[in-house]
Amino acid sequence: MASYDDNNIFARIMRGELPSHKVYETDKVLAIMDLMPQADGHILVMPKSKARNIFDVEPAVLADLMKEVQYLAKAVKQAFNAEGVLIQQFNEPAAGQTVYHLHVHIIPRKEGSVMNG
Ligand code: DGP
Repeated sequence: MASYDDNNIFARIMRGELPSHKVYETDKVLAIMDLMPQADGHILVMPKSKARNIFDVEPAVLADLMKEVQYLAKAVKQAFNAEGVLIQQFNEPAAGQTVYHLHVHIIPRKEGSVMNG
């Protein structure tokens, strides 16, 4: 597995070098709107500490991240009047990861609605 790249897009967003639409932030995590949303309200949640993906993240960091994912899934469900919420997370190119800083997708869903892209 490749090592962590300090110049990945999300690292640059967190350093303030690239713009983003932030929706939630603590000392440990950041949540932003996805640039290519699969549905209205699609957000990405990431730890502020360096981790490429599930394979190198510290378990304690992952635990903090997933607590926030749960909190934000409820908030997104309510804010977008969704019936359900899809949680997605990709690890390594073979599994579809394209940005190499660990992140979790939260995507509001409605019965019968079509995903973008
Ligand atoms: P994946 O690594 O497969 O989870 O895909 C990365 C996701 O990040 C994809 O849904 C598009 C999104 N994305 C890519 N570049 C940017 C960016 O510069 N800003 C934001 N907000 N999202 C991005």
